[in-house]
Amino acid sequence: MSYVEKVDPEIFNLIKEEEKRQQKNVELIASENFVSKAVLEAAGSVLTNKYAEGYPGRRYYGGCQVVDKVENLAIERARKIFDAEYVNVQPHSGSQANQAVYFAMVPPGGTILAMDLTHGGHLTHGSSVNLSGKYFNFIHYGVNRETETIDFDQVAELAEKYKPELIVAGASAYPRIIDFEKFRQIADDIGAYFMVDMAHIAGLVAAGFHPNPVPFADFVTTTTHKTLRGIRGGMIICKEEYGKAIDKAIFPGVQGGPLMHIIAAKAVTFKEAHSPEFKEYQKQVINNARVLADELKNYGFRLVSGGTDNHLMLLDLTNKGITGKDAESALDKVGITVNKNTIPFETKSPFVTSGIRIGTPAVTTRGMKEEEMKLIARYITETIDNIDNDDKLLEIREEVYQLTSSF
Ligand code: DSN
Repeated sequence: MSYVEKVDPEIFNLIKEEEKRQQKNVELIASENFVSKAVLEAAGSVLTNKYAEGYPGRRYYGGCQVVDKVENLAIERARKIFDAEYVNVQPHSGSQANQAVYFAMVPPGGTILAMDLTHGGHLTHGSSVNLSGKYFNFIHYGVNRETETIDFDQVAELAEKYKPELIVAGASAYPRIIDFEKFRQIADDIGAYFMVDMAHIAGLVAAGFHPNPVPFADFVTTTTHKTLRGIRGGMIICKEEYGKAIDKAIFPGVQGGPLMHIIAAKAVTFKEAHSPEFKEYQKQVINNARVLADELKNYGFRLVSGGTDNHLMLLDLTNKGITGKDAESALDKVGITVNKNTIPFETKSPFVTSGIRIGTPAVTTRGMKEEEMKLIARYITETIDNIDNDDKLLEIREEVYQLTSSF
């Protein structure tokens, strides 16, 4: 980074500071990961200099011969991984990918059925503070109070009652396998489109450790930077027949020029995801999550739905007598990064919350395995049990730094 250092030492120093933080801390935010140097290089390439509004072979700018090949490669690789008919790799984010599907398929004010944010859904699935919730009439389903898994009876009832144009499955804090076939059936019963937001589980899907939504859904949206371990960005997969409408919704609908350097980095991401090493990695992500969940349960934590099938778990801290906010900040003090999270049937505000969300994608990328998960479970427990004991927290922090220094 010699040029940044010379031109802008302030930013150089901040990048170095963040790099150090990332190396020292145990990163347990379920939506974060570490990209490869190859992905970083593609994202930092001269492709950022090129305007390419439009799509390969039909651009609004000259000189797009090379970037056309880049975008086509990204599309072809994504199609192979997910067994997809049609792919748009231009969304700058998952949020814009979701927005484009709504924009393409549902008239303003139209009805969409999606998962409630406090039950594990996402802001862009119709939260009242998000554009989705302001422009469309979202109805929300949630989880069953007993099992804390998706309440399909409620999904079917709400679908029958409100006759939504679109049903959305997918979540940002749901630790269980999602049955896409059941959703498809409900959508077919009322003649609705079916969309899956697989942002959190895309890497597991790519490696075959979560059922692929592509055969069941009309539209599948995702980010490329969570379990998929690629550059920060979005993507839409759809049936061939909706391809034109989706392309138009992204450009000129909700975006301008595509970020060609990011699309190149997405292509590298997809190449990496199509490898035996990636499959091994995803298997370890799941194994690590299971061990961490089991250990935390043994230490007396209550896990929403009783455990995990995927890369994340949701801890309900009610029995520990502390809030998600306080747990997040205590864990931050010892170098363990998590995020506070609402739990189903939450009674506290989203700034306070009763829970924390924990995921294993990032620590697994660092090479940590079952033994390290046992240590991390102990550190989390000791931190929560000693939340007001600064000396003890310092001791734990030293142990955390010791651990990360070997990975
Ligand atoms: N904000 C992401 C997450 O943390 O799950 C979802 O977009």
